[in-house]
Amino acid sequence: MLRVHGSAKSRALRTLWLIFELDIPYEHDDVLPRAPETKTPAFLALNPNARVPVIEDDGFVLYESMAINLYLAKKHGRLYPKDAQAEALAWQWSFWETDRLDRQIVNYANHSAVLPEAQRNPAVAKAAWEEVVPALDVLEGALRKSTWLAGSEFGLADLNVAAALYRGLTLDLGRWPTVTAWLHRCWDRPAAKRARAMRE
Ligand SMILES: N[C@@H](CCC(=O)N[C@@H](CS)C(=O)NCC(=O)O)C(=O)O
Repeated sequence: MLRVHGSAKSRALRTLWLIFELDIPYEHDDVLPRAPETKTPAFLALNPNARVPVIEDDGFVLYESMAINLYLAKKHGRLYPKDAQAEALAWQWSFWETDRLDRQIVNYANHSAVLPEAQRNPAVAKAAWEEVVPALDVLEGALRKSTWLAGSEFGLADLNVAAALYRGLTLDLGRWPTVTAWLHRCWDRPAAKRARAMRE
């Protein structure tokens, strides 16, 4: 049995979305980031980084959300590219997102809107936004050339990048109309809505 550690209010959101796309059974350890449960010896044995998500798949332990999603999609043969080049593009977009957008968009959203006002740091928001803008410019350019990021239909690259852009759903992304349309196409999927409902 697959067991997912991590609340939908964390990067586990992207793994839950994928699980619903794959329609596979799972158990959920609904633990929040930084909760005491993530500091126990048992949890640290699964992920010594004390972070979520982490999965146990019939005893196989894996952390890092992008690796988890690449593994699960490949294992279950859904949303995973069939040829080597499309597969490499799925890796490219997953690694790109982690490098260019993942923390940046969260930092921007947290320090401009999500955190209570007293905890917001405008300098953090500004620095994050200065990195988000060129990243979204790159995504806009890619999506103007191709409806989906890797291949001719919605796939894991789209899921991994769109899931990370969850905060983008409530930001003004008017400068990036193609990204906005693609983001909503992705999040309109029933599996995405199901995952989103777990955190809202
Ligand atoms: N690169 C990791 C990041 C994992 C991560 O930072 N998760 C957050 C929750 S979204 C966490 O557990 N944070 C705990 C902490 O900062 O101590 C991944 O994609 O899985």
